[in-house]
Amino acid sequence: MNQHDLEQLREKLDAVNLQLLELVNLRATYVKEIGQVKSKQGLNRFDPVREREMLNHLIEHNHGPFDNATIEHIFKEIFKAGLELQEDDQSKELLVSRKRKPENTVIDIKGLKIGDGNPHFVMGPCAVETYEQVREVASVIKEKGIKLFRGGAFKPRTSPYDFQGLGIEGLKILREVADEFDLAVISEIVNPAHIEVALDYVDVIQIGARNMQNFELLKAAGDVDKPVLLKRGLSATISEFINAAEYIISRGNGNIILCERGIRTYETATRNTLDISAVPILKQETHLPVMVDVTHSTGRRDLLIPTAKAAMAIGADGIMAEVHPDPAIALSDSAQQMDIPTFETFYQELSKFRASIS
Ligand SMILES: [Mn+2]
Repeated sequence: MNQHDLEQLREKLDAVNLQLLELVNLRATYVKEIGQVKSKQGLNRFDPVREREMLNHLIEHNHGPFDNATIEHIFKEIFKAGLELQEDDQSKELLVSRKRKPENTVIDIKGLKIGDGNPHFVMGPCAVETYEQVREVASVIKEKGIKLFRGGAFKPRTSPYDFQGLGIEGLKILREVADEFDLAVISEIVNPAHIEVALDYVDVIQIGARNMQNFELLKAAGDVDKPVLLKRGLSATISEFINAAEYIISRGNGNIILCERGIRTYETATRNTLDISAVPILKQETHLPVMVDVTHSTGRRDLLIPTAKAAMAIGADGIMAEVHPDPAIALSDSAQQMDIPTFETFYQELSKFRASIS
């Protein structure tokens, strides 16, 4: 074979490559059309029986030189790419997706605009214990000009023998104190049946980490006209987190605040590992405001200031932390709640930091 023959063969190969390219893309357009028909009929996009039929059909007509296993492998990749193409389309369609709505969602909570580009604070005790305890924290929060007041009335705890919260009674205390100081109440609801009752007492419904995939609760929160703060699950991927938010918005309630609160990893130096990069990812992927809970992600009082600074620097729309008049006797999270002097320092440091980066 001389140089001329080789060049001719290469030209033929280039031509076949282009033919294959055209055919692969032609196949993709048919796959997309089939996907559209299927989604109209409510059918599953992946059909393993059909895929097996296609592979068998190919093998029947295979005359080599490739063996059947190689043909199966090559076509399996082509099928997979087609399926991924459909999945891309699906995520484009998510209501929480920025592809669907490019502009930021800004949520108005008693005049405070969450998602307006400024970091806001959500402060308050881990759990509502007594009227006096709640009132004491609320008065300090108010003094600082903070509007968002958190407190747990329903406490989903790891152990059934730990303090479970005061329930509806706790919500009543929160409302009474919040009205006195003109604050907005954020409190966790754990039972879909309590959503309606909670509307009278809370300004923001919190869905906690342990309930991030409680789909009936997500749907119930999606059915009402009240902002929802959704925390990331302990072991939830970002995609699972986004899909949990989609459950809420798909029912009509688009006022959702996402909250990164640390994920479970092998690290034991902190209670959870704060996944700080989740903040910009969530802000790129969705149009929703994103907050960071520094108390539960670290479980350490000495890390609250540095992690809150990191959250602000990376673009979080809010910082959540817990404050208790006497953390040593707190009925929950006593190791990481701030006492009032510590909170004063925390707030001062972060206000300075906020001014320095804005
Ligand atoms: Mn707590």
